[in-house]
Amino acid sequence: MLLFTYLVVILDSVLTVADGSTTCTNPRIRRSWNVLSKEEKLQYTAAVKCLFETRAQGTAYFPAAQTRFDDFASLHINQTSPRDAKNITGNGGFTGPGIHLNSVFLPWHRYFMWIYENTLRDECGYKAAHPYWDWSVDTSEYGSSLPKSQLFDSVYGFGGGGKAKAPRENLGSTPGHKVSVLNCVDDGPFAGLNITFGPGPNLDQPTPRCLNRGFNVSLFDASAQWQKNAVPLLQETDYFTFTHKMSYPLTGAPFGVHGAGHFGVGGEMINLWSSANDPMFFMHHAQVDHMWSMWQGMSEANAKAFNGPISPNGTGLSTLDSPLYMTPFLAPDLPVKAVMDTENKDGSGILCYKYEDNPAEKIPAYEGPENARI
Ligand SMILES: [Cu+2]
Repeated sequence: MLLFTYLVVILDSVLTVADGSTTCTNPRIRRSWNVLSKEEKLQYTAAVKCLFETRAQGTAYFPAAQTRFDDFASLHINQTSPRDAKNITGNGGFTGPGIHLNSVFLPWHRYFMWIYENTLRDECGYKAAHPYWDWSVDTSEYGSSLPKSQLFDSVYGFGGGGKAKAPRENLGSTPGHKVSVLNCVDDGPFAGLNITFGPGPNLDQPTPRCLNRGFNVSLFDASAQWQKNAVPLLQETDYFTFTHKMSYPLTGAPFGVHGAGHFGVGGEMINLWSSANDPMFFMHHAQVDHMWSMWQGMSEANAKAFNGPISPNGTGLSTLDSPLYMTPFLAPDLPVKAVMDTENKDGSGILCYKYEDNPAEKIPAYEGPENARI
């Protein structure tokens, strides 16, 4: 059964070898948005727009879904609040322990990104690997700030933070972190597009509304710097502590780097459930995955490390066989071990990509006692 599910997800750069396992011969190279050419940037946003213009495939599970993009947003919402939804038939109605603040946070989002990247390529003509958002260069550390980011360019980016509408609370946002700004994105390739699900856990009713953001520049600046925020994180030696500190504040910072991207962009992005309604979600999570990949690359132990509670409440023991739940119309459920190595070097996994560190932006050397690489 496992073999079958692996074969289903084999894609162009993954070859089947004689024993039925797969090997990665030509990994896709995920690059920083800032080093893409204008043409490459337009190709990416056009492919994402294509997902908004293509019909949903998951209506048997989430009848309110309108677009192919909604298929991803709905899956993220449902896996954030696992429930025996009446329309969920996969997994016998059981949808798992959640995907945030627990051990599977990183592998689940890694697999989710892989499916999204494949869908852009297979259904929307995108040719390259998924880009990532190197947030650190959009901070004062590099003499910049969030609104100056290349990501928010109105032509060669994702549009900006929108113009202020009547402030209101983003209902259903992450508990304890409500913000009062919610602006419609009014420039760039996604201006005028509707999102469907949310806010928050809502999956039952379509709630068409604008894609919305609400920049929080100072919070972002204090939480997304390389030396101050990313480097200490990469020094962690325990997998779950590393995972946890991505979302929780480090000493002296409002948020971990994962929180920085979500709360910096604001609007839909601060929503634990419906953040995947903003295409920026995938740019941010590519960099979150990049951080995990960097951390894995620092030692053999890190490469194989996986531990922590299966439940966000701190209970349950997770293993490399713990399942990553998707829904059947998007991709098969797979065990954590299938996505531990982005280059699938031992042939037991499914992935085939790696990250190019941003050559245009010097990563400051870390003068610590260990881990000279960073
Ligand atoms: Cu998430």
